[in-house]
Amino acid sequence: MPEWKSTLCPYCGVGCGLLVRVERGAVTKVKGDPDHPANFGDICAKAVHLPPALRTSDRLVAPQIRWRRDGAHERVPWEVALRFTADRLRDILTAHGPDAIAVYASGQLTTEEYYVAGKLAKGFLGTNNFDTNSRLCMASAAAGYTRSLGADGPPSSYEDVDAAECLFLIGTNTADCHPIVFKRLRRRKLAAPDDVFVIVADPRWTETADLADLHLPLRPGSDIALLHGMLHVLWKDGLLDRAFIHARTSGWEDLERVIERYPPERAAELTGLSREIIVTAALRFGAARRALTLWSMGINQSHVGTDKNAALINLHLATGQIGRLGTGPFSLTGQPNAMGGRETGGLAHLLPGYRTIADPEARAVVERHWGLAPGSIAPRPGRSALEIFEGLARGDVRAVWIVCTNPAASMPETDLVEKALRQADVVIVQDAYHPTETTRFADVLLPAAQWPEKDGVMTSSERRLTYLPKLVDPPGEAWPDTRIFTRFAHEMGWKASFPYETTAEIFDEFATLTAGTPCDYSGVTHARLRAEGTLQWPVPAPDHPGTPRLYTDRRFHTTDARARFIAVEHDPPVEEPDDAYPLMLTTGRVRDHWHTLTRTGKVMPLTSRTPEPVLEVNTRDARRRAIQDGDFAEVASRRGKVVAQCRVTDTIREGVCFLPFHWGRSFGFYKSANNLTLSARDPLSAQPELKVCAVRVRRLTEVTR
Ligand SMILES: Nc1nc2c(c(=O)[nH]1)N[C@H]1C(S)=C(S)[C@@H](COP(=O)(O)OP(=O)(O)OC[C@H]3O[C@@H](n4cnc5c(=O)[nH]c(N)nc54)[C@H](O)[C@@H]3O)O[C@H]1N2
Ligand SMILES: Nc1nc2c(c(=O)[nH]1)N[C@H]1C(S)=C(S)[C@@H](COP(=O)(O)OP(=O)(O)OC[C@H]3O[C@@H](n4cnc5c(=O)[nH]c(N)nc54)[C@H](O)[C@@H]3O)O[C@H]1N2
Ligand code: SF4
Ligand SMILES: [Mo]
Repeated sequence: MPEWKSTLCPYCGVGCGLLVRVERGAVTKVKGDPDHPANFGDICAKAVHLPPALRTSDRLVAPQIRWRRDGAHERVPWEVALRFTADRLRDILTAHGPDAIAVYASGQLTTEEYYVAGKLAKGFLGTNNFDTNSRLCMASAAAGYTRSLGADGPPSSYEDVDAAECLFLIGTNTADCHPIVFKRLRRRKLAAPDDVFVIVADPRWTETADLADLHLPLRPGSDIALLHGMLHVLWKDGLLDRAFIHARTSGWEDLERVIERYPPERAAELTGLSREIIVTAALRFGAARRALTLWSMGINQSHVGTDKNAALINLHLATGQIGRLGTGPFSLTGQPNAMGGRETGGLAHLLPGYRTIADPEARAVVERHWGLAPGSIAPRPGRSALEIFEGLARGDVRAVWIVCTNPAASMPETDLVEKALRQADVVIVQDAYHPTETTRFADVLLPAAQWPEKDGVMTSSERRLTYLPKLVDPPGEAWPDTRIFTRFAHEMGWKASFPYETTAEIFDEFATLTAGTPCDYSGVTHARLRAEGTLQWPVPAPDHPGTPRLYTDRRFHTTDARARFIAVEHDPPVEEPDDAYPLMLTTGRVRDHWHTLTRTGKVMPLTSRTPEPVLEVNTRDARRRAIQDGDFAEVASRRGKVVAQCRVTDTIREGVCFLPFHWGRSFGFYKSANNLTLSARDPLSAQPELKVCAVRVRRLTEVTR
């Protein structure tokens, strides 16, 4: 009898529990786990269709080396691949120093993988150039929480959805991207249609907007103006929580002076919305006893992403909508373990346990934990994702080790990324599949085991830790990522510091290091998660039951325990439309695909529903260009071109068009949205502005019909 084993979904940050059927060593069926508190048995299409994505003919099953740049990849034994990697990195260390090496990893790694990789880079290779694709994803939310509340970490839980009276969804297409959270939102709305008010702020009328009582089709990039406009209305109407502001926050006076300058008329001008709709949104938010805001990339992927997060948190602080059931500024995590990445210090300025590299005391604690001499961890933060690739292109960085991410498809400005990879002295790529847009550039290919061929822990959006058991063997000679890092460390002569035989040992080493930090889960072990099920951090002791909600005592992680208002200003997108490039392009996701298609792109039911990238164009913009629904168009930005079929529609704001980014150049050079995007970024979070660039669109054929 085949057994159903419980685990976590490897796709999005909702973190649904799955039941997986294994037959003859392979995953044959996947369904929702009724006992998992994130989804109670629900499941979305991507997860249902996992089985055919796992064992495809393009799985990377053996290490390979390309001895010469113009040569082919050749299969080699693991020992050779690891020795080659170690030799090359040692040469670069000697010749150019540790800052010439960079590791670029991913929010899809397990917590243990993240932790070992970070320890290897920051502690032992001596480079803080360890960054991840979370830089393209959650960096602004992490920076935003830290600046306003004193520490990263979403304060809310999914159960807050069931209690909220106002649900404010801004810059999130929850229906397509966090489908099981969306189901919960829908259930809440349908159960109490008169008591629950749903606001959706998105330049597009998405599936998510279908649920909205109020849809705010704002101009891309204008969220701060909208949020300030709403706060202005509440301020004028005396709907603020003055007691909370007085007792639990700082910085209100400075913010007040800014808010004063954002009456709804001005907000309307900046956002392209009507004054009335902004006032209505404000009053609905302000009247709710419990208001919950959910957001993701429409907020984060901006050159003012951290400020957008601040404006949003300001609104919650000013109305006291935090630290209670049904409330909170709740950022939805994209990847399944982007949260775990933040906890383990998986960004170039962080150390494990929400510590920062700039903090000498934090460095000392971590050095002791890793058995390193004082001063071993370099005091300067390393390069962020884009800076790694810019460094490679310029020759300041010589080697890059890319793990579980596909930057040649997912980074802005693909030309720049490809140039960087060609320019590098050595490119190591550790992936489950080959070829991908990135593995093509590898000098060394390291075959990784993927879900569920290895075990580990991941943290979801609501700070919930789930243990993922190993359910099947990896194909060929693929190894779990932890094993690859550990064996590489041995090759470098650091065996005593990387003695791990099991992932449970790695987890314990990391969990101990979180003691006393905001993300303290020193009370968690693999054994406990296996026996008791999932836990929400903080979990500071072995008998601690976990924490559904942060800040219930209204004490924040700042030095004076007060949350901070941040007086931010609206700032238009870096590249505004002009005569040459008159439209705004925004990019994002579709329901049926996951990122760069290495898995969903191989599943017939998904690809047949969504075979190609489609450009959404507003009816009026299309008419001006004689474009009809179904026509092919050329989309050009200052950086490149795309050709796509058009969907002419009123569901997108006039002046804006949308293109999904899933298709990299290997599907056709002119299909890749990141031919067009720009690498301008937020000065605080270093997150790129993937949501706005200027483009021109013209019909491909010149014949008029
Ligand atoms: N099906 C599917 N689900 C996924 C993923 C996937 O690849 N496929 N990826 C996962 C990951 S890693 C992530 S990060 C999340 C992302 O989840 P989302 O953030 O929901 O997805 P996106 O499509 O990137 O962008 C969301 C919306 O932002 C809107 N938007 C664009 N510009 C602006 C703006 O300036 N302001 C506002 N308010 N809105 C704007 C877009 O129109 C879009 O509808 O999804 C996760 N879930
Ligand atoms: N234009 C535009 N670009 C974007 C975005 C956007 O909205 N617009 N969104 C950005 C965001 S939010 C994100 S998160 C990124 C995502 O971008 P990427 O991280 O580049 O996308 P994935 O396709 O998920 O890449 C994961 C890679 O890891 C491999 N893999 C899977 N499992 C394992 C494993 O267990 N171990 C190893 N070693 N490898 C494995 C997969 O085969 C795949 O090659 O894209 C960003 N890029
Ligand atoms: S909503 Fe996300 S976590 Fe849940 S089944 Fe779908 S992809 Fe997996
Ligand atoms: Mo993401």
